[in-house]
Amino acid sequence: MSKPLVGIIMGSDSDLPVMSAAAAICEEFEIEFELDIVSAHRTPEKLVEYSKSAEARGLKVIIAGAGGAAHLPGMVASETVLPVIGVPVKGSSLEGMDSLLSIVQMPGGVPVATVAINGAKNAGILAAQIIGSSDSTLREKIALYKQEMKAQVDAKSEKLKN
Ligand code: RP5
Repeated sequence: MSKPLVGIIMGSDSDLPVMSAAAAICEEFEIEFELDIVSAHRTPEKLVEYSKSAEARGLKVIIAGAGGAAHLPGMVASETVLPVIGVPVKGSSLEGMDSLLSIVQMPGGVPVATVAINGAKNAGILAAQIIGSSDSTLREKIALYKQEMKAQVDAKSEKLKN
């Protein structure tokens, strides 16, 4: 097995049902990935160590998901030059708006590419596209994925008409 290119981290194992969609996309595109729990509040030293070592360990993109006071993606972005994709995870209250606003409103100079609430699937696709920018084989797979998506919509459209 080669080294992981995508790091998928989350604030708690309770985020896994949402974040597993990002892992599924990596599997679909045959991109090596790693999964871990890294909490901004419960394991702050691990957060710093993970972020600082990510580039040297060969990661190209980090997908970070958290709910509530979701400081994980922003704090990771502050400690690495790798692109960070933030996934706001919907918790038991506030419909995930708390997570979204915690992740999206980053100060200038420290971007986090924020996807929709529970949007881990798109986080996976965006990570694939970032890695694909320097990998033509992967770009072809993404193009095929988009063609298949279009074909599915076309088929549904035809079915409605008939
Ligand atoms: C956040 O707090 C986690 O990302 C999770 O979404 C939320 C609740 O965590 P648990 O209490 O379920 O561990 O840090």
